[in-house]
Amino acid sequence: MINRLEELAHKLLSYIDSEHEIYLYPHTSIDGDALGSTLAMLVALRKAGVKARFLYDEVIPGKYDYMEGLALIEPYPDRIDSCITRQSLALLIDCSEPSRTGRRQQLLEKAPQIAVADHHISEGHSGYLRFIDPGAAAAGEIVYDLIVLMEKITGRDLMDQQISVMLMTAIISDTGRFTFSNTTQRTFEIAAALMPYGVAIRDIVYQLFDLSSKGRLRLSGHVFSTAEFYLQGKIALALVSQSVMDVCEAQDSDLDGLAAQLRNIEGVEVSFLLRELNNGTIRVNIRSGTGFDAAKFAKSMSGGGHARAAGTTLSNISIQDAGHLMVEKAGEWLF
Ligand SMILES: [Mn+2]
Repeated sequence: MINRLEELAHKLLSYIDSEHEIYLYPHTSIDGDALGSTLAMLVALRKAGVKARFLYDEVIPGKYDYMEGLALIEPYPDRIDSCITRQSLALLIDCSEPSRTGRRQQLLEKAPQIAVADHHISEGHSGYLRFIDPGAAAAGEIVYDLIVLMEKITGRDLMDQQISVMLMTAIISDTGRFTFSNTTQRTFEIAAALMPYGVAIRDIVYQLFDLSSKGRLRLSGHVFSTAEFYLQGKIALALVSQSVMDVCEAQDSDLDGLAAQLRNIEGVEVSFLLRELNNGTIRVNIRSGTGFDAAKFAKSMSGGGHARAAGTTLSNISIQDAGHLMVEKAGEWLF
């Protein structure tokens, strides 16, 4: 009996020494898992003798610069005619919806066949060769298994130091350095198998999690010193106006994680981090504990997300009024 993953591995390897090309598609707003998994797949396929390509059309955040192989990523071209002709298979990695690929969707949907290697639960499209394992902590775990299968099928060594760093990046990113509830025994087994190739865990974690900036430090100082608490400390609220962003010389990415830190304060059930955007709208980041469904709350305000992390956007309202509105609405939900 051949399973789905083996079927996918055989499919990918059927292009060895062929003129046909496989195009890899991670999701937009690329993260460590999507980037690490896709690069690892790209390098392993090329080592196996398959023509694989990774076209991308957004700036890759600088914190990933330590990964060798970034130079293999090609800019998504304005004219895609020649790519359409050469693309025999499209492989979605860390996503399964064509709409998650942004502008690249145009090229993706021209592929004669579409395959998926993902760990998010989804509805699915008929005709796709899909391998989806929601039990995998990262797409990187699936790509690891694929590469091991490809080694078995071809009888060649494909795994190396470079690929191990990419896969470890994927796993460390999506498990919050092995601390999120998605971390399993299998996660550690794969991480253990990657270590002998020479993976500097400390360097990866430093780049992904610890490396900070003056802007982020100043912004954290502002958020933590001005946060307000309501309903006996069950609701935390922080407002970040554009002028604060300017004074702190902070970037949007400097806000990452601050809402979660507010939520982690003892007694807080839901935290709101409001950011005033240049176009006059207010972006609301919501983080919650188990007693508050942030996804449902956000949905009631035309937003969306997960149960513990969600968000929405408000327009035609001042940041102060938006803050009051959140506190009032959340108060109704908590009682
Ligand atoms: Mn992922």
